[in-house]
Amino acid sequence: MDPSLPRYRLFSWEHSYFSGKVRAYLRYKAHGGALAYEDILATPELIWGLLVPATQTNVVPQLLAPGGTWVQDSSEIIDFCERAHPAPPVIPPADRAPAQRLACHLIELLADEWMVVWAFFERWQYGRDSVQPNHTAFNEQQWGAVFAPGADGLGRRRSARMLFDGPFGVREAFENPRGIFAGLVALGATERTAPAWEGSNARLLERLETHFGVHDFALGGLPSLADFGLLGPLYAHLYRDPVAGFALRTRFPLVTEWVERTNHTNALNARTYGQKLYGLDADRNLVARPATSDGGEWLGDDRVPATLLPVLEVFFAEMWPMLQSTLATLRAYLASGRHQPGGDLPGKTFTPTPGFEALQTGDGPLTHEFEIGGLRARRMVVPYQVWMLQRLAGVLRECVANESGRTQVEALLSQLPNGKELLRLDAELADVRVRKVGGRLFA
Ligand SMILES: N[C@@H](CCC(=O)N[C@@H](CS)C(=O)NCC(=O)O)C(=O)O
Repeated sequence: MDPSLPRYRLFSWEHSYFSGKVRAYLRYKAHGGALAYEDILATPELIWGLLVPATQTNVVPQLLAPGGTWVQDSSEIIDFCERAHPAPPVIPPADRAPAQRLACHLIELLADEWMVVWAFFERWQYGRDSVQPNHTAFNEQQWGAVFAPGADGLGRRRSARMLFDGPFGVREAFENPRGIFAGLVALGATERTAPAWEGSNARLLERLETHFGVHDFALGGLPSLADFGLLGPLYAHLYRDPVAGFALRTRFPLVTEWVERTNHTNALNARTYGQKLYGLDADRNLVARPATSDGGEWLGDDRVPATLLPVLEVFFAEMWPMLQSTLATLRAYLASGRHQPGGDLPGKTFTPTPGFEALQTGDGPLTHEFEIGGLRARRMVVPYQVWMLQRLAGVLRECVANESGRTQVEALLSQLPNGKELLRLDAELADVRVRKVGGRLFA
């Protein structure tokens, strides 16, 4: 490791959704010579002794920058590092590639906050003793690795099992949802809606399989924010967890290969960034060329690959109505006088936030109806998604700042059913703003 490079510390878990996104990103930046980082297993001792005092949240990943700044949240980590170390870039520039830039952010949001539901469900549904196929033993292994890293193997598994039977509520599952299963119910993922979520996930994977049959990454021959975002659901849950991983490998082999390529490990066959593919010249000398598609570059001229459009369509067809309803529900709640102005809002993605359960469960004021695969169901409002939409609104403003940018963006959005509704994002965000400080959200 070059000692002159800025050295970051990433606190993460191998089996964590958002850690997979950030780790692959940092690996890419380190490969490009921008920075160095150490990946540190975020044990409970470190979470409660270091992370929570710094950011007021126990979630991973969190990043400690060389100057001592803590950055919590996968998107903030990427934004922070892109500002500090612009090369190699992972987000196309607003002035030259506004459509590609916007596409990256839309896919990141879809991957972070919509694909999370099915990925979360698969991990825990197949971690119930009564359900076949079953990966309970593996789940014990991967959680025990974090929660009792100093114990021997069986001790690690036992400690995870205690967690599962205790606060995670795995044994009672949907009969008496608490812990993880309360989270699934709050996200609108129940045994009734599961087939619809499964259908949505399969449709997305089919579209990605088609795309990765043509291009090695979302935008061509190099990874971008869209790839790192998609790796959230796809690495730790859908590739690494055994039941989902079997389905991914057998039904979506090209997506599987893309996971290895983007994660940049065990990727010789998958071909990855920085890799050369060799042939021979007439004298049998090795001749190198970039190993990935599209000459090892993003597509030129701000082109968004045609095969990526069906993936973006899923954002507008499924997630966008839920986001609009999130804004309306949060706006109504803030206007109701029930919320202390400037006070805390729930901050978590996977489960209701402790202290906010009465608001975020049942028919509470921070719950709303949504639709998946033709089924109506109820879910919690996740105010973090409003913060993501504010960030997206900033990106959109940069992208349409001049005439040619607006033309490019409108051309992209007009190819997507309901796509042009995004141009009203600033108006949708009126009277509903959230502020993020460390891991806490405020109205
Ligand atoms: N928006 C955050 C989400 C982080 C998150 O929810 N992390 C999960 C693991 S992937 C976690 O730590 N969950 C534990 C909890 O919510 O208590 C990000 O993008 O980093």
